[in-house]
Amino acid sequence: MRFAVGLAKDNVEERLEAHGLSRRDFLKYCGVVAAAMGLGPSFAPEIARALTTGRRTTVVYLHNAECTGCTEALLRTSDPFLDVLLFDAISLEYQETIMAAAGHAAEEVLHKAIADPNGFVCIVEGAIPTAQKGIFGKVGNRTMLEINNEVLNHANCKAVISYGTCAAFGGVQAAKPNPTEAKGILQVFPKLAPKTINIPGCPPNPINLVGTIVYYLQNNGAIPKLDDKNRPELFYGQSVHELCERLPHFEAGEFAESFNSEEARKGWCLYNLGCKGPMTYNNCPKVKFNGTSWPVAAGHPCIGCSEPDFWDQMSPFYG
Ligand code: FSX
Ligand code: SF4
Ligand code: F3S
Repeated sequence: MRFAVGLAKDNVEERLEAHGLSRRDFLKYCGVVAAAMGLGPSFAPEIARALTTGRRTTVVYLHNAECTGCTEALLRTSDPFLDVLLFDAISLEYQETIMAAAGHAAEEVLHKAIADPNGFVCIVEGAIPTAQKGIFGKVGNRTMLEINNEVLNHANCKAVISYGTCAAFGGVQAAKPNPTEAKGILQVFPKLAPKTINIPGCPPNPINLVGTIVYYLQNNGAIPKLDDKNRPELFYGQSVHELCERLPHFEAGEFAESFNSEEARKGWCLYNLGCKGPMTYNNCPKVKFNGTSWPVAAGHPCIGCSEPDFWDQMSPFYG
């Protein structure tokens, strides 16, 4: 895989073709994004336009304390060439996991990107350790606290996308007893709220990230309508329970009492086994991971991974 840094061609379609992605495949993918955004298939060409026209927005992607599952979810997606598409529709200048540059050269890339007079969008993954002035998390000998403060509060930073529950709410890093005092982006920098979009999930579904970027590109840098936890209503407006294919069993009072039971195999509701779907807002049943499955479909209760403090608040995970 390669990514967009230094690509000469400006025509995204040509670049996609160079990766063996036909317009037909591309439109099919745009249809998936449209569906996640609650739009019909007829909106696919509009999504395609948002991703293929205009100047590529400069994006920097920061890593804090986390497991890198968010990046993995993005890169391992089976949707046709999502990684290539995403990196070609935007200009991803800095991403520590996949960039070739290291050391001072990498820092130079970051500083050049944030100096872009047209502004940049910052995608952040992971929580920020704040105890003892942030010494528990460092990159390039600077604390994550310092780096995030510089990048996110920069005048050129147009929007912050907190990708994953750790960046959005602290996640597993912030679970009790939280010795590093890890916190989500908005807990550390509450003033960023007007320009911050939370895309939680551990890991989050990459389609929700792509859909958010599409919305941003389509609406000249406007951010989608958010709920009281800064999550786009487009993707987090309904509970997992409301969208769950096992809901008719819940309503009929048909509950599996053990994982190794005929009822569990028949697809009965997992509420008595600990399912937190009724308290969790996310579109997993609708969008699925890689378009194929999601926890409850695989026979596992939802553990509430897109909610604040899920590790402490939603446990025990099994009923
Ligand atoms: Fe991991 Fe991302 Fe969970 Fe967190 O994910 S999948 S621990 S949300 O920051 O890498
Ligand atoms: Fe709700 Fe979970 Fe039962 Fe699905 S399995 S209907 S999300 S309680
Ligand atoms: Fe997470 Fe529940 Fe979806 S555990 S992946 S929000 S089904």
